[in-house]
Amino acid sequence: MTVPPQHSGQAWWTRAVVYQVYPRSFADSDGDGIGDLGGILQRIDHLADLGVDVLWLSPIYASPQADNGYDISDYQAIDPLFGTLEQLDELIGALHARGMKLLMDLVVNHTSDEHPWFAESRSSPTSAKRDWYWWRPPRPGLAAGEPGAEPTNWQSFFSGTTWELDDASGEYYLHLFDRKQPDLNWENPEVRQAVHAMMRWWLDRGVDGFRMDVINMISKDVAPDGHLHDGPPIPGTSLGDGSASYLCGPRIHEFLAEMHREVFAGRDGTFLTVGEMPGVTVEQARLFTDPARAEVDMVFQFEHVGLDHGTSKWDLKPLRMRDLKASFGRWQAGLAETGWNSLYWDNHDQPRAVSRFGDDSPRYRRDSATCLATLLHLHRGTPYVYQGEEIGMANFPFTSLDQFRDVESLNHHVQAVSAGADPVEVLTALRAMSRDNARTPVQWDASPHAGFTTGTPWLPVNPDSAEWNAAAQREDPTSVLAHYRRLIALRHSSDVVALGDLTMLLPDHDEVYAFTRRMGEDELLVVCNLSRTTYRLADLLPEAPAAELVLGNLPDDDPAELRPWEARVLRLS
Ligand code: TEU
Repeated sequence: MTVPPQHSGQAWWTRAVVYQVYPRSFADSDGDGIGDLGGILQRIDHLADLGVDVLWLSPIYASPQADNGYDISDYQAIDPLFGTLEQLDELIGALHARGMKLLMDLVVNHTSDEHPWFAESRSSPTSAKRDWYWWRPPRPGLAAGEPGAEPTNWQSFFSGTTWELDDASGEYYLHLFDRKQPDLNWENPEVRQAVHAMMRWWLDRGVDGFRMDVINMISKDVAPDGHLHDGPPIPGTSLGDGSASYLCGPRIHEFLAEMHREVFAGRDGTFLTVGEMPGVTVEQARLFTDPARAEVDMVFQFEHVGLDHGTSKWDLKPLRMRDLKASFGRWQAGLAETGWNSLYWDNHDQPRAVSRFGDDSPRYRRDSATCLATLLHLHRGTPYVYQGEEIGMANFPFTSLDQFRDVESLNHHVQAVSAGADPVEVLTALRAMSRDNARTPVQWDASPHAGFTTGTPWLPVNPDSAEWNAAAQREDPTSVLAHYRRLIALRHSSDVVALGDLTMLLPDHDEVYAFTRRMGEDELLVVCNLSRTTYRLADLLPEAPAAELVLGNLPDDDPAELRPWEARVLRLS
């Protein structure tokens, strides 16, 4: 019997850094304009050179691509767009040979509507798989298709209602995301067993774990009679917020513990599980990541990437530094004794951090990218680097609607404009917040299409690629890339960076983010200037000017001065 470690500090991933590949936009080996496994295999030394420990691969499974692969029609096949199962095996081998691990994306809150499970479920109300999904009749008193006849008032993450009417049966099916992403019914034990079997099949192939897509949504709050509950109305719409019925629902801990037992328990090897959990609180996260409970190793939480949202992600407001400190501070404290944090700025759903929280003007782009990186990587937790972040990739200068591809952006535009919003304002919000900002091709070199493809890229390459690319940074010790390399190496070599306690300083300061990390006698002071203002360091932190510099993002200069976007890691003892 394996005894679970009682403290997360013993686990291998406390020193690890994960790199996320969004395959469609990473590297294209066959000239069709879409990145693929062949492209990843060609670029694998980029990851080894960076020093990352794990590659998280966004979905490469068979898919109609309604949500770029987060709509899966066969969990055990590779989409021909991306390559073959043999290439995936080759990738596992190539990563393992370099001491890296492979984390697969696990998207099991929903399937594609083109998955054979759903086709069978839809075929008839008496189908053996009918109950694998959430089928419900129209609201009592209303006919199928009538406005308001949807079984609940929930709003979809991708705009509009969460219910799609199936004309053949006159019943609706639930989709929290796109209508092509029907939600699986985890109440049904056959669904859970099928998912567990599929996960075991991937582990048997050699993968090292899973990033679990919206995994805190798999348990829905369903009444004994099968009724689902309306949520509070969302002002300005006819819909409601159903999240109380599906975020961390009543059986979520049971389902995750069962998954762990059925899939991982007793298996030889070192694995990693990370649950993507929109809306998760720190108290819930502590339960999810308590090693003694054996659910998941860490979660992705969304609090810090919601701090610049108003009433929705499209309603922008500036990030207030004190909010960021309060949020990160609570997560650090909340998971200090039990559980573990994951740390990220960027992923395939978020606009680029250097444009969003940094300063992507030519003067400060490099400095703010490295400052933000230092801030994040010096926290306690496992850092995630999203492709292109390590070279300071920025948002795309979108100028018109036809440049967007993302289903969330396109649906939002249709819905907002039809509800009377000014199209110019909608475009402004899309430019800042669209997920397509993260999805433009990785900029490898200064050649046409940035070395991403010899064909026509599925999303345009950012026009800044001649200047901002990996080749230009590889040998440059002052580059963003070199700075990421140093941060990753520091985590690997330093106990206090990996495991030390964190104390937040200057909680109310609007521009300077500072904290200490301490482990035994070893104490680091981290100070990051997230502004264009120059500060006298001694005015803020009297002990700082005399401390030894461990790592900084600007050339050594006057130790008493904290320059715009400067970040310093100092040793106090
Ligand atoms: O995203 C979950 C999620 O709730 C959000 O991040 C969402 O993508 C959106 O940005 C809300 O505004 C996960 C995946 O990461 C995302 O790519 C998928 O589209 C989604 O689940 C559905 O599978």
